Amino acid sequence: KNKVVIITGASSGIGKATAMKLASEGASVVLCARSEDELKKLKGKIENDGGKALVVKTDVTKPADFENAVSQTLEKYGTVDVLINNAGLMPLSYIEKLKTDEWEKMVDVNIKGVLNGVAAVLPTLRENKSGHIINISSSAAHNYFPGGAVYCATKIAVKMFSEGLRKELAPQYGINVTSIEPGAVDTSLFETITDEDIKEKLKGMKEMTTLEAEDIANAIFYALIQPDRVNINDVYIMPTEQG
Ligand code: NJP
Repeated sequence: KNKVVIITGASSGIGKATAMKLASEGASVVLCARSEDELKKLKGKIENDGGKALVVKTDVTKPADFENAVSQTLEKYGTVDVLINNAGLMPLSYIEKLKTDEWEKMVDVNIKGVLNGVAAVLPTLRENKSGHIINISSSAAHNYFPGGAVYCATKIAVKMFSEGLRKELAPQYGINVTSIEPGAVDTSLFETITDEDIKEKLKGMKEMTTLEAEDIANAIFYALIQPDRVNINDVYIMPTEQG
């Protein structure tokens, strides 16, 4: 309740569902992504339901955008309590195709985006001697899947960075850290795939009942509502049918 929460990738999928869930529970949510129109629509929806939201157009690959998001948050709400590093891309392909531009994008958004977020909020959380950083990793940090070598590598980086953050920040500053590791979730993430072979391979998955973005929002909420003494390190959550 009454927490100030910055959420990246809030324009769709898991980020959007999380913003709606946390706003409905009384948090002030700061909606960050590149698609400003989508964020404005979401802000309208949240406010119609009696919630509080701020839109800050943010490209997570740009440290200056993140710094701007934090300073606008401080101006409007006076503090930052929670950062949810959720923005991500998954343009899967086999390594031998050498889609190096897509590899670079995944590293920039999925890894550097998380680091930029932490760098921007840490001075405030450290001063407060409290806070919570939630990073959206993936079941891809546990299992390789076809065409996923680079994506899996970015997500295991996020999981391990979360562990390092927790070890360094939790005891010293009271800042909790959680890595969320979902299996397949029904969002537009799969639309970032350009590779025809992979698209063909994934057709079978369409028959499977996946997780909903709201399921992940609930997992995030669970991690956030624990007493300060409790750190939920990882939430590894799979669709029943994924195996
Ligand atoms: O995907 P989608 P999800 N700067 O495509 C934003 C992980 N995950 O909700 O900038 C700022 O609906 C983009 O916004 P925009 C996944 O790896 C998912 O599924 O406006 N934002 C959009 O809001 C990712 O880390 C599954 O285009 C940037 C958002 O990212 C997280 O869940 C399974 C950006 C993507 O929303 C959310 O993805 C799993 C940038 N440069 C982990 N680039 C799954 N869906 O199955 C992109 O294990 N965004």
